[in-house]
Amino acid sequence: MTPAFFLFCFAAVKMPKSKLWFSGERLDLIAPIDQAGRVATRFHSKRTILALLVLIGVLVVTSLAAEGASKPNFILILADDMGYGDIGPFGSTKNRTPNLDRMAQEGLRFTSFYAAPVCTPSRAQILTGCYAKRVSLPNVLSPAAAIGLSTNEHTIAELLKAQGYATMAVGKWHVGDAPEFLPTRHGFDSYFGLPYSNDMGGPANLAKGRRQRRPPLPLVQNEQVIETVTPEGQNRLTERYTEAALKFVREHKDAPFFLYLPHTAVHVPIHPGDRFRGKSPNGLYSDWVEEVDWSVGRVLDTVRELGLAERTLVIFTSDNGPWLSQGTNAGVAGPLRGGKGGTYEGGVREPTIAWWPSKVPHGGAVDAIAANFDFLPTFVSLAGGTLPPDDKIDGLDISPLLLGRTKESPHQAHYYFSGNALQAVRSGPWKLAVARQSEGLGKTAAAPDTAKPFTPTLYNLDEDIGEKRDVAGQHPEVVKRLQGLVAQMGADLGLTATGPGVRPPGRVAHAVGLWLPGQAPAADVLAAHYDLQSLDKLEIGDVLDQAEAPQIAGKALTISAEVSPEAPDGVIIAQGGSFNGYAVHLRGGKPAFTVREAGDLVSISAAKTPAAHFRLEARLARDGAMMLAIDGKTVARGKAPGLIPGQPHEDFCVGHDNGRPVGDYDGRTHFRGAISKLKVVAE
Ligand SMILES: [Ca+2]
Repeated sequence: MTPAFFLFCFAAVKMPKSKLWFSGERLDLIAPIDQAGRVATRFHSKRTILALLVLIGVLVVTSLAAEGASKPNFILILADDMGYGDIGPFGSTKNRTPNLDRMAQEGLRFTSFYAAPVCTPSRAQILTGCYAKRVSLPNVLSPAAAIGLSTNEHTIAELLKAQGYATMAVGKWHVGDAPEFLPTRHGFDSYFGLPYSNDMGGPANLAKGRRQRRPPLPLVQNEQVIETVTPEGQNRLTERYTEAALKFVREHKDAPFFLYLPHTAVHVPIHPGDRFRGKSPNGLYSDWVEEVDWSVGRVLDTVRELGLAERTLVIFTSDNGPWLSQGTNAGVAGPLRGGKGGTYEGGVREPTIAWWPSKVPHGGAVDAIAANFDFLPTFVSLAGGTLPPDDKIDGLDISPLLLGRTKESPHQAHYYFSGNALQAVRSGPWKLAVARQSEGLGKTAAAPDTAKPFTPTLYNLDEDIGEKRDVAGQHPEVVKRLQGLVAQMGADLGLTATGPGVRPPGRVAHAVGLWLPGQAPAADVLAAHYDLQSLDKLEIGDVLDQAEAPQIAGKALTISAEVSPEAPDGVIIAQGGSFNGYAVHLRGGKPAFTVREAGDLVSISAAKTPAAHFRLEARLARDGAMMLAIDGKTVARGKAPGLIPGQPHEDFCVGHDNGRPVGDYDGRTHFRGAISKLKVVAE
């Protein structure tokens, strides 16, 4: 209970005829003031004593409500795949974003605010306050994932709930779709939305040869699938999310609340609502950005209408950079290099705005390093809570930055992970890349010269925000200092493999996925999935999609098969595409093993053509060492940069390689001959 509240009650009983004025939601009492400037506090009658007794009763009853009112509300709005240059406050002249423009005028822009390069790790960071690698969610999860957000982690919702907050998640979740991974098991009172990306729905009719166990796109209420979302249905998602969010805000206007609103927009496929489709001059993507802006406006208007503006912190940000390879369905990173899926700034630096009219400075920008894992400690601090002492987190309380008390980042360094691979570090203006980086998911960069070893590359982001000029040669002392920071992180989370600071993910033995009641697949389909080592049931031409394929991200691989070729060229097995993956294939009759990591290609090949029937084994070891053996005898060795950093989005194919091929071969022509005893061990 506040002194102002005490004065209010006192004045109300002692001076019933005095006028009381309120400003917004604050108890700004204007009470009679004596000539010395003190609030009149004399009391001496029986009536006053009685009034005080009543007052004490009132205070006891209302103290809980008063304490609740002193805690700020939090609304965290997340766009999906929106680029740094996609909204007006960050320089877009293409997309009309009047509500975000106003939000920035009334709030603070964060211009060096970091997320992870893709959806799942970014959301894991927001929810746990940790680098995604620390909580073992460094890669995008597929539907029916066997891993997800561990219930051992303390989530932002759980910690705020402990502070008396009402909590709701509305929108895209994507840190696991088994029941134990859903929002309602992680501190959210309720949930409404898609459990993962809007391009991850399985088809209703299966193509021949596919063994599909991916559910059609599910819309989930708490823990139940309530609808299968059709493409037309996707058009209404932004509107429905907004309605659900506003309903929650209205229903909890008197209690402190935390609303997490991660939009499905503007991730492909692009589905603006009917009121926005075709209305912007710049196409569907722009239409959808404008609908997100509308939604932000509705949230802010509602907060104002309910008189909550003075005690509500609203944040807008995105989960990763624009998916550049999607052409006109992609956003832009403005002045930044690269996009989604990469660790250049364009992949991970997000357009971020904080709004809280009475607390956050108006109209300015802060360029200090901050990250989405800072929300957890910051919100908990602003809510008056403390962090649990048990598990280490990476986020820091950035409320001094938010409240305009400093322009200095609390972070000595920020680390850039792609999957499990630590690729770069930033400290102040300096960014050191310690591994080859991708320009983005599906982006074909200039073929790297893999024969040439990578040398650390230094950028001064203050002078070169587009990461064009390597200044490592001019600043060896900076390179050395940043290499020291990399070594520190290497000792904690590991450089490519997992270090001692990595905690296990949540796991389920039999992931089924989210289906409408009664529509889950039959047991034999599931059994085929779980018995991943019996891939030998597959035939040439068969395909497993990414959910069914061996989960290979960050794992050592052993691939084996018996082969009887009838033609000199052909793919034996391929998993992945032009970004991540591996393939075992024949080139001119000679077996070859190819690994693709973040775009880089390494291929090793036998020197001789083997016998008509042979047993082949290919291995990718933890340190990236590659080995190819024929009939038990090693015939080729090589070195990849490390383990395959992310689970490939593309299919696992036997006897061909559909879509974008992993290697430089013709993947469409089916293998001629026989392939048997196929086995992939990922560990
Ligand atoms: Ca995303």
